[in-house]
Amino acid sequence: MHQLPLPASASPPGLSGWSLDVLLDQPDKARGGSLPASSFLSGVIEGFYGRAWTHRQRIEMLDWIAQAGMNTFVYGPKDDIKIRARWRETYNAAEAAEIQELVDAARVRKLNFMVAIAPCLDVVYSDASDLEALKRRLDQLLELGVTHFALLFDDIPSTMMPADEKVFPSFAAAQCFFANAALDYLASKAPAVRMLFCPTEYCGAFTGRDVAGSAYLKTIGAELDPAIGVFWTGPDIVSSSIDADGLRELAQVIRRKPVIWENFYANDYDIRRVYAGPLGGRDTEILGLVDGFITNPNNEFEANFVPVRATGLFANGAQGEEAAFALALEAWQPRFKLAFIGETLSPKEVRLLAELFYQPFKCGPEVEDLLVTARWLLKQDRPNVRDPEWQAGHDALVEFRDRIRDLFHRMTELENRDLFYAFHPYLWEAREEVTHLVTYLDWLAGDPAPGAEFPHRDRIYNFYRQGFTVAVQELLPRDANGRYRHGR
Ligand code: GDL
Repeated sequence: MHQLPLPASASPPGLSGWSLDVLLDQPDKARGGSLPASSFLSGVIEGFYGRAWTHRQRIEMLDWIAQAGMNTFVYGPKDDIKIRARWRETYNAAEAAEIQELVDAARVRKLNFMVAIAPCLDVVYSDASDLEALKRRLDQLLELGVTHFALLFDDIPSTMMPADEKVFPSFAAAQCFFANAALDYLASKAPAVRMLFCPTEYCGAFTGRDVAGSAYLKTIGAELDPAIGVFWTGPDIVSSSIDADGLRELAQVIRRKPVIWENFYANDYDIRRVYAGPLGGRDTEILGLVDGFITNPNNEFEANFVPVRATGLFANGAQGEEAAFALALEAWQPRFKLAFIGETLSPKEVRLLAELFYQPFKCGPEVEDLLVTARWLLKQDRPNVRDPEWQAGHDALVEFRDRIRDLFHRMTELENRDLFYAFHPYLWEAREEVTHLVTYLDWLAGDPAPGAEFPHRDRIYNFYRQGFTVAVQELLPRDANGRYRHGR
């Protein structure tokens, strides 16, 4: 095992300007009495598919991470060509200059700056020239001052190239050999380095829901250098909850505490989603069972303010989803300044936005209530418009529609255009759909003849979400929960 002294930068840089203390219930206990443990990594991984953030946004993300009391940024966008597809290529001068700036900016903020390399698509583990290519990449990054590295082997089939099959007993053994060689090399060159490894089986679902029985993870546990941290996303890629028992079981198999790669706020897998709500389904009890908690959030940079704050609060042991949400919203509001007018959106407006685009498994509480009302209203075959309950429900929906419409208008005038564009397509759809819903209810209230066609003129039928993808989705026998069953 390598004794790798860690850089002094690993502890949270302090939580200025907002009251973490109020939420921290016995913070020292949150991680088994050692908060902040100097080796505990907390922060953000730019680890999604699709358009990567800009250099300017990455620098700002470093501020957000520091202000949220976290200590790490992982640079690893999947579609940065030199991270994955062309991992053997070194950075050119302009790219290297940007990395250098990020290294410096992270150092000033006392953050760890970690760079990912994902050789998994086409590496031949037994080919010495591939190991040399990796070393060239590591050399360049070391020269730029990078001390934290991640090797990613996610989202690939668990099969080996024929050349590797002759040399390694298993796919996992091949990856361990490669990662251990990389760590040996780094340790021979630099006094203080840290390395994380993303396994191919990085969640319970990928082990066939049998973590303890996974031959792949057992090999990782036995053969991966104990100094290398292992990423884990929980029971699923996007886990509705991550519980302590599951983490204990995993730690036994991989023989170390995992580092959570948190996909709660990731939205690269569905173009209709964006998340700005609190973190849910995780109890601070799990912090003592992991070596880090790193969130891979929305592609839209500006949508990530609340996710980063909420993650920071959680990673520092703060209890209470709603309390963390309220704090994060308060800190977010100043970003909603209107151009020319100078005022900002009201706290109520900012909360409405975040409640509409809340969490992967539910909307915000007020929005969920409105959905219950809407379902009830739609269930009435022949609505009794004189019934006070019907009227109250209808009025609530009308008011809700108006608030969403007004929010949309006000957002068009935001000084921060990226913030507006981050939410624009989502808010547009929300406004269209809720407007349509109210118009439809009003039509029902007029007691149309059975079978009559809704004569709404403003909306073009099948206006959006058409084309190949929708056609394919419609072919599949999907139920209301999105599960598939035998078609017949
Ligand atoms: C994944 C990818 C990640 C992606 C996320 C959400 C991991 C380890 N890898 O499978 O890059 O953003 O799901 O789609 O999570």
